[in-house]
Amino acid sequence: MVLILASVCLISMQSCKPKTTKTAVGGDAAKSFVAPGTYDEFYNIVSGGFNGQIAVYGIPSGRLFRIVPVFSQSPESGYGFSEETKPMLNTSHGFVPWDDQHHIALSQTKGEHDGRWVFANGNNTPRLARIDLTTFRTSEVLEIPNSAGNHASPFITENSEYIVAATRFSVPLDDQNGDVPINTYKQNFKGSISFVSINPTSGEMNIAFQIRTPGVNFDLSRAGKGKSHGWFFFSCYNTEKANTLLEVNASAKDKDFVMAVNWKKAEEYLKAGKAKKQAVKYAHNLYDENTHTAASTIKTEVFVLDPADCPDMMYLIPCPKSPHGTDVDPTGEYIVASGKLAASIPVFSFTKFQKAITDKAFDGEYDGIPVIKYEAVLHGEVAKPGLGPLHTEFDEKGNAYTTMFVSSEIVKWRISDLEVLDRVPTYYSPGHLSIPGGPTAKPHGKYMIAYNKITKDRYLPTGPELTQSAQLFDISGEKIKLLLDFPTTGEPHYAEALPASMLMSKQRKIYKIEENTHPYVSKGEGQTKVERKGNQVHVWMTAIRSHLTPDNIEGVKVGDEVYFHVTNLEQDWDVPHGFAIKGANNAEILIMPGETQTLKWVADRVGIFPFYCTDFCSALHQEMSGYLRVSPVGSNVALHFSTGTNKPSVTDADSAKTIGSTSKTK
Ligand code: RUQ
Ligand code: CUA
Repeated sequence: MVLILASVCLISMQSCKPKTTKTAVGGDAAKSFVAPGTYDEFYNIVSGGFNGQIAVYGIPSGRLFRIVPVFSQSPESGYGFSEETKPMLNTSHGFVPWDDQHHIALSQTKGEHDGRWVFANGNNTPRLARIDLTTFRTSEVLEIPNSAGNHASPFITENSEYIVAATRFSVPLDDQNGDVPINTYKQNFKGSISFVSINPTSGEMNIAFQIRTPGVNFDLSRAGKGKSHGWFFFSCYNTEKANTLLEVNASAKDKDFVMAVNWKKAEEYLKAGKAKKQAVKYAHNLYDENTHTAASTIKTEVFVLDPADCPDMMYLIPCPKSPHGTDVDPTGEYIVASGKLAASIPVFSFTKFQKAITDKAFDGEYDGIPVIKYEAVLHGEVAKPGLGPLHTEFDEKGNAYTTMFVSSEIVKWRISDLEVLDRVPTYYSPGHLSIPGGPTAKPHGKYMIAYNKITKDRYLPTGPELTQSAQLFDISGEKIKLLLDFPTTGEPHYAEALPASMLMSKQRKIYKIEENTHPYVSKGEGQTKVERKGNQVHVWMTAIRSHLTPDNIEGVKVGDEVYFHVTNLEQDWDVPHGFAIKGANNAEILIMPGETQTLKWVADRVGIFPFYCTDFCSALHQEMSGYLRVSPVGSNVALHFSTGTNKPSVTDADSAKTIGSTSKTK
């Protein structure tokens, strides 16, 4: 029965309920309990999938601390809505306020987390982002040219030399006329891998070079480490180069590939002038913490290496059946590839891979790239691991943990002899998993978190859509133990966790007002003013508990564009002020202490428009408000602003105006 069920699952690639449903209810609350007023041990940085954001949780409590907007506008913070942050979402396609965020990579030094930056991929309009871990805010967004879906990304080398971006879809390149029949895929579609360098001090990203590849689909990747440092491994599927019904046509071959790229060699070829300059168009957006403003630059060239000109730079390792995750163990010796449709998990040896290259143990070529003999690089296969292996993480004791999407479980196995040691059900269908430090050379072990795609029957139902969820396991002993279920936001894909102590002490608390060089800053209430430039009205405004200055504004006319440049004068931790005005077509803005942010608002009708602080900041937060008067086009009401003086801009016609009275102003 179980076998029949299992084969039904595999054929349909649907998820099935774990067989061991008796353990469905359980958990060890004491081990995940973090007493009120005490801290979690780990920060868990979790991708948000189709919400385009990332989220920050505490482990082991599973408490959600923050959602950080990355590729999507956030009405909560005003990210992508304020004038200052809109350029962050600029691309060569214009303003793109959403993306599909799958993987994150934490910066590393000497193979260990260093707690500086999170890098994130945008899978839809190919982009990379950098989030600063002192502010938990997005500092940079870089578009990737010659790419059509940035899935195998960001993934990082052991000293944060590079993150990568390999295209999910192969397409005609950006400088070609892409107006070709789709069924000319085989001759016209090409893949591309970008190596994006990271400035060691500022973290700034820069496309160092790209590699032109055969027209396959790239899925995931990992950098080598330790002995395999200098190499990068990418899983590819659709080596059939099918362009329709991929479900069938991209699963025809018995084996696809793991593409191994020697990036140190690529650097040499780049230096030797082997790269060709190609005209492209992509946006590079950077946020400046002194001007509190982002700038977007369109860049126009990229350096491309063609494998045909660069012998020895890349090799293909055959890998059974549509590989998904390709993960490198903490020593850097073993590369684990998970064939979604395979019945075993192949584990490759880097030492054998090197020897196979020396011995030229090749099995022909694929588009001019040598294919290594499968047996020559194979360390071994994990036999009968489960159904639908996707991703693998590692502990500090030489064990690997692989998620099984179809059979809804995580399987623990030993790398040295490939023996399966334990398996636990997950509820249900895990995608990625995360072990603190798991992708580094020094895993912390202790906990494992599974990110599940389906939660039927685990939570209170909420209509047609149910929450995605995470499950926390204790992996400190021989047997894996379930500790906690917790719902997650968006659709989590990959996540990483790092010790709380790495980040806690270096959190930025305020922005110093004296360092604020925003062109519209008011460094005190005395600097506030309102000025007109044509139909633009600029308001220099300040916020401090518990009033806005100015709080009475008159002389705005229908059709005017009003820019509220609000400076938060507070110099105290955790005292943001918000700003909103009736009828705004964007969102509120949330201004951190010492920061200036701008809300654009268009006066569309005559009347009185209240504005107010949106963040409950003091006992008199509700009093933190004001009024803006809009007069008709051509009105002679002069521009006027005040706070506390109660002196509006009065014209004679104005003075005795009372709504509803029959005007007797003789
Ligand atoms: S993945 S589908 Cu990381 Cu398994 Cu995107
Ligand atoms: Cu400021 Cu409420």
